[in-house]
Amino acid sequence: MIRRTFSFFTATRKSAPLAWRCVRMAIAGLVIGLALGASRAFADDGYRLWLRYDRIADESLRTADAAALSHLVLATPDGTDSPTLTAARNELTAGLKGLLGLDAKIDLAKSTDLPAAVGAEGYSLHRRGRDTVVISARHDVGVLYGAFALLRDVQLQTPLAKLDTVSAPKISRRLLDHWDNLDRTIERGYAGFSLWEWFYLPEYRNPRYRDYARACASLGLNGAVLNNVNADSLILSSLWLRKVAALAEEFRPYGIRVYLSVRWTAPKDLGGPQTADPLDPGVAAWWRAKVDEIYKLIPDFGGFLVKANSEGEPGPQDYGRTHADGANVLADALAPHGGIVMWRAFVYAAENTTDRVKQAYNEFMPLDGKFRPNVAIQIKNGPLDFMPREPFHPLFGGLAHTSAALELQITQEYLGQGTQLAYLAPLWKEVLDADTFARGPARGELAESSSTVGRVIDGSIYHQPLTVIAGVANTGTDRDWTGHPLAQANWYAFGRLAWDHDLTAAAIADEWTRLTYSNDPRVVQPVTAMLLASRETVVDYSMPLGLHHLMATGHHYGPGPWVADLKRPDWNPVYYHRADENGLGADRTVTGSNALEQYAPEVAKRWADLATCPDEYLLWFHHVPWDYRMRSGRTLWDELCLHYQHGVESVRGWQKTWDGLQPLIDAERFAHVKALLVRQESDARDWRDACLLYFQTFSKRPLPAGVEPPAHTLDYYQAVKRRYAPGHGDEK
Ligand code: GCW
Repeated sequence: MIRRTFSFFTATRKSAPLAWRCVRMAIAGLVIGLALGASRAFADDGYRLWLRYDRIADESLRTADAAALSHLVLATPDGTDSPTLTAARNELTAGLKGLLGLDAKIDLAKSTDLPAAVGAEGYSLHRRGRDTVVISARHDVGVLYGAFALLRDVQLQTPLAKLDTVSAPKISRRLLDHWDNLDRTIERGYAGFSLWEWFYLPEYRNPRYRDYARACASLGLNGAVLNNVNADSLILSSLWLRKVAALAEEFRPYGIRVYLSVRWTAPKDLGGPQTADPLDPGVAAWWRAKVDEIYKLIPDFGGFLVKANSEGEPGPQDYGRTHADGANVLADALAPHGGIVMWRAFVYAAENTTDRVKQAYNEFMPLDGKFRPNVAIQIKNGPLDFMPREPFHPLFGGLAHTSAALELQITQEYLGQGTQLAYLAPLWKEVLDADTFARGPARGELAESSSTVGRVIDGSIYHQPLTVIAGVANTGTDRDWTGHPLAQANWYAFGRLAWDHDLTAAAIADEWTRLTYSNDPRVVQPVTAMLLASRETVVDYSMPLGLHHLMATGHHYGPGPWVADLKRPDWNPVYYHRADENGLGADRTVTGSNALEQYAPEVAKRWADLATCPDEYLLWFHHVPWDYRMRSGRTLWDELCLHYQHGVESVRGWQKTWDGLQPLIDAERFAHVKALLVRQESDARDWRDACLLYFQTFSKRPLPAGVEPPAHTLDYYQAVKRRYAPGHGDEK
């Protein structure tokens, strides 16, 4: 057939009449056009994320699904329509048309007998008869989540025969935190500029706002903090609040509420009282009036996120008050409207000489129980700062009378930024599944290992009323949203874990790969293997065995373990790795800073003892001699070198794997990832060579067999300047 078509269009005989030749040329043009169109359709710029809805190739599956889904019932207690149900209907219509070529009949109905497990935001999906699926929920947004879940099942080619699901989120506030500045740069953003076009708001609303909200809703996310925690008071001015309200309106049908980061001195900055003392009645009144103004514009406004007395930001301590005084004045203003405060625990003070990783715990534990019920203390996963690996933060399990919210970083500040593959679900799961040995009221009934961070933050241990999980977003104006095509997996994984932290990293990687690339096992198997290995690989070639904070200054891209000249001691990598002629690592046992005392005795005991401390945390907690015998039988020095080498080799392995995928992946994303892997391999070598050359000046030992000699001298790596790296102002 193909050959015949070909010969038909190529055999243009000179003798043919002109009109006939013209007809043939026109048809040829059409066919070439169609062919190009087809190849364009095959190309994929990543914009559609995991919501691609391409036609399922397997005809029998398509037919079976179409038969089961020809009638859909969207059921809520009152059965009436709403913008959210319209969004659900539109999604189902587009999705089923795309996937199955089906024009489903969609009706609204009243829900009856909803199982209790559906909760406020969950959904139930079940079949009724042969051709009907009912999606029911307590609120319209639950139906929307159910619609996305159903479409996910269809995309994943899950047989619908026994469809009968009830699902509800374990955590009630599931947020993306955008570190977006009002000039549209993004602090630690590697995917272009901010999606929010502040200057053009509120009049012009980029259609992308809805696409953003839709993508978030497809994962069950329900909130967005729009601006950087290093906040500009301008966001609270009346003009800017109207812009915020416009975004809130765009997001509302998708169940995304807006929240704002506030600068502590906003009352002063915006012409109110000339103090920001939280105990000043004028300040409290200013906040109440401001909050009332916000709720007039945005009735479902979520609340405030605050970074105070941290890294130079102002805060209540500037007035001799505590974090609780600060949080509570905001909480009192928000409470009548149902708003909340997320008060960040990421604090450390220049004049404080205590080990930086101990400072947040020292500050917040004495305040436990002093916060209003609508305040959550938002805590980074580890006690330092989103390193490739950290032990969990001791405030999890520590705070017993205060809501503890988990803050994760989706954007890859310390894990390769926009150029490297690092699938973060394994990192997040490591934290969520870590046992804090917390002794909550329910502890008596709990089995060991059930006081995990996940269960602390979802309220199972201490039964706190407010539960929150937040991820620092990796989105931006890049066409594919996240810069690195594979970084979409991190947005996806964060959303899925925010809904259910019991999901596994592997299951999420499998889902994402199939939704975003293909259900073909020849794609799924290698891509998920790369994803799942990637975080550990980045750890290996950058900061293995519990090393941390070795990065270059400012932009934080690439190695800088030698940095020792920054004005605060705890900004310098040498403060953390403590390399000397005897060995390497920070002593946080009783002979050192004793950061271990902040953990439950069961945890502290395990990590304090070299014999039981896992290799992963070794140099986080211990200063270890270069010749110390590791579990592998190798010396610390040899083991360290081999981790760095192994990291480089893993990336090379992915390059081969990825090359093998060329016939199975669209050209655009294939080429993009291929190029980024070239960069990652080179970056991995730089990390290895720079760190090993530097540590070798202390260890004075040769590189073991199997470790490649460095390409340059230490001087060379120390002189490298990375100018205009994204996500941070330039360093000269
Ligand atoms: O990780 C550090 C970042 C800062 C960030 C800070 C924080 C928003 O380097 O850019 O500031 O953490 O979390 O407040």
